Amino acid sequence: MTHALIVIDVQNDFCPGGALAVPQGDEIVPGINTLMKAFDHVILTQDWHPAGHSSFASSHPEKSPFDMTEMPYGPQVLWPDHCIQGSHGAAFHPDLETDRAALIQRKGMNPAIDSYSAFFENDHTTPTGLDGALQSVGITDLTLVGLATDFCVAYSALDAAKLGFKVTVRSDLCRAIDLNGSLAEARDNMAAAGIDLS
Ligand code: VGL
Ligand code: ZN
Repeated sequence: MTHALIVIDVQNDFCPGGALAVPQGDEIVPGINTLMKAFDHVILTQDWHPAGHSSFASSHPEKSPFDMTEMPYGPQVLWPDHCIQGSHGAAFHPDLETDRAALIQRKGMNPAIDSYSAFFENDHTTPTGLDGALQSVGITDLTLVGLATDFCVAYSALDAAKLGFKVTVRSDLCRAIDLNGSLAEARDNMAAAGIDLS
């Protein structure tokens, strides 16, 4: 058993003051830094969109942030502009310990497809390459922490479970957006997939 820690999207735009702030998103940083010390293998993910990304409400006339739209791959929430490549908002929270990370997995770079999961874009078929990177070093178990519980953490956890990893989500080291019941739905889906929500 080789166990890796994946720290999802602990970036300025998802913390208070950011473009898509998750309430209390910054509270989890000290606990994540402590938890990292217990893992030999640490991976960070970074939401990393080109300007004008199709998941931004600003790219759709007549739409507002948090409206829904229909993409070729299914329904999609439209977000405020966030995590634009190279911006301050896309940078990791300044207190997040990044030195021990073996790999930074960026996602959301394809202008036409959003990517909540660290493993697949939102079409559920285009891989990011993270699965292969983990398998090739013998990782079998994953612990996930970060932002946001009900979007990028949940999508990553569900894909990881589908790919055959044994998955734990440390809910105390995650914070949620909670849009129209999305947190309860995400927790139900993760529990049903056999994910340990400790
Ligand atoms: C996320 C919405 C849009 C996340 C990323 O990290 O949970 N949510 N992009
Ligand atoms: Zn995003």
